[in-house]
Amino acid sequence: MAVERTLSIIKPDATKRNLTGKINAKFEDAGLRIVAQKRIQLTPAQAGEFYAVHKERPFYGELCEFMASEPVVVQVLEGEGAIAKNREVMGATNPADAAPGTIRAEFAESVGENSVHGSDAPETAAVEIAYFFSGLELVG
Ligand code: FUP
Repeated sequence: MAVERTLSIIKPDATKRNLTGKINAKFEDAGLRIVAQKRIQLTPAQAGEFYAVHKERPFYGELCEFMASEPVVVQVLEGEGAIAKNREVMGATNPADAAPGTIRAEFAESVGENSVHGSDAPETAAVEIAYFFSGLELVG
């Protein structure tokens, strides 16, 4: 399997509850390497641009507001099959459906406030990584 990079975000509900280290331990225990990471405060407009694909969905406004409500930790995870592996570690979007031991099963508060984001495909991973990081910030 190829070594991939994926964009991960530790969302406001998790940074607010001081869960960054516990979530990072889940990634590292699964063999994912955190090759870039920073804590930033998004504006609603920046969150809106990031989630533009959901523009027409009824939850879009709430989602943008939530993502700008507290700092987030944006990070690049690297490893064999990192995109799928990260989504496995994250668990299902709705924490009620997330498998035991996954980040969302253990930490998420609701389908909207679900602790983490992870890219869903190589194309989106490349676009999402470039949205937050320059090439110089990626040290594998
Ligand atoms: P995921 O890839 O698991 O993050 O899920 P989606 O891309 O489908 O959704 C992106 C974000 O939109 C979720 F993390 C939370 C929000 N969302 C809602 O608030 N309500 C929904 O019904 C679905 C998604």
